[in-house]
Amino acid sequence: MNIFFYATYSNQEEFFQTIKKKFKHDKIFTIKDNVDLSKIDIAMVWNLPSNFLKKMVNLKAIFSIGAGVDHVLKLPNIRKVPIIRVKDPTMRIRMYNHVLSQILIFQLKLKIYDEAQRKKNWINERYTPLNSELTIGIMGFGYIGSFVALNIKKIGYNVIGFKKNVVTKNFPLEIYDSSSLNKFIKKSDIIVSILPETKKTKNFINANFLKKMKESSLLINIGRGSAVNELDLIKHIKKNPNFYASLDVFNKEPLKKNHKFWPNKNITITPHVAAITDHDSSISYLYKRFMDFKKTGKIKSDVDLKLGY
Ligand code: OXD
Repeated sequence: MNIFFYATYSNQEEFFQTIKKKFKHDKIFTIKDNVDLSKIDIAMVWNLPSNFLKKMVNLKAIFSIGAGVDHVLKLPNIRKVPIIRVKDPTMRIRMYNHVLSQILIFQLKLKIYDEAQRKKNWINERYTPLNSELTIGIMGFGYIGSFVALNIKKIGYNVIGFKKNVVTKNFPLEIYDSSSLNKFIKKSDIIVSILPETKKTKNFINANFLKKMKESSLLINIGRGSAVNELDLIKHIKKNPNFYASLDVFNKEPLKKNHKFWPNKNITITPHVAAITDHDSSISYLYKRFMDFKKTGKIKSDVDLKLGY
């Protein structure tokens, strides 16, 4: 098959070499090849520019080189071809590690001691809750969210979940839906957003949402930046000195130098690195899906175009 590879990763050459090695029985093209795009069967992409898809008239599937597919769904001329996303076990382990690290920093008040250290202040000890005294609310129950939730529960935290419409059946956690969102927010000591980017999740975490959160609380966002109204968040933090945010994703990335988040001591910024896309394991996953397709001629989309994720 003819595969078109395009990615904006800083280590895209590594991805390209891994793809070439794995898909050695197929032809891999890049933008440099000036290939006739009507001959392309598979687009393997991250942030494909908008004018390419239109010309791929014989495309059979789009493989997203990452967990999110919003970069694909944004493209004009999105064909009704199956969209495959990376479901890489190493990615969800990394996400779990990241979330746990941010919970612990908040729980153990490490930001307060860090700030004191910078001022050479030997401050008094403070009460730190045990895992069993904290309720972690997780929003977004896909491949990553469900893994994070279950593993956080395993180490003694109370964990509850929020899913907009469908209440997941037989899931070993209390799950709230849109009709019980207020309860979910009020019960949570820490809220973790792993929401995808869709029309419905845009600005979901806004002033109204934030004011229902506990005064001393932490918001972790590792889903998509568009779920948070950034202006509302900064205003909320200014009014609530014990409210913290740990943000890995933003409305616009990279975050502009003059963004108000940078200097705020209650905000932790990580540059969309909560889980790196490991080129070896993610390409191995896509290769497996590709080989199944080659064998059976069938491939099931991971994306519901109506839901938008
Ligand atoms: C993502 C990713 O979807 O990094 O954000 O894979």
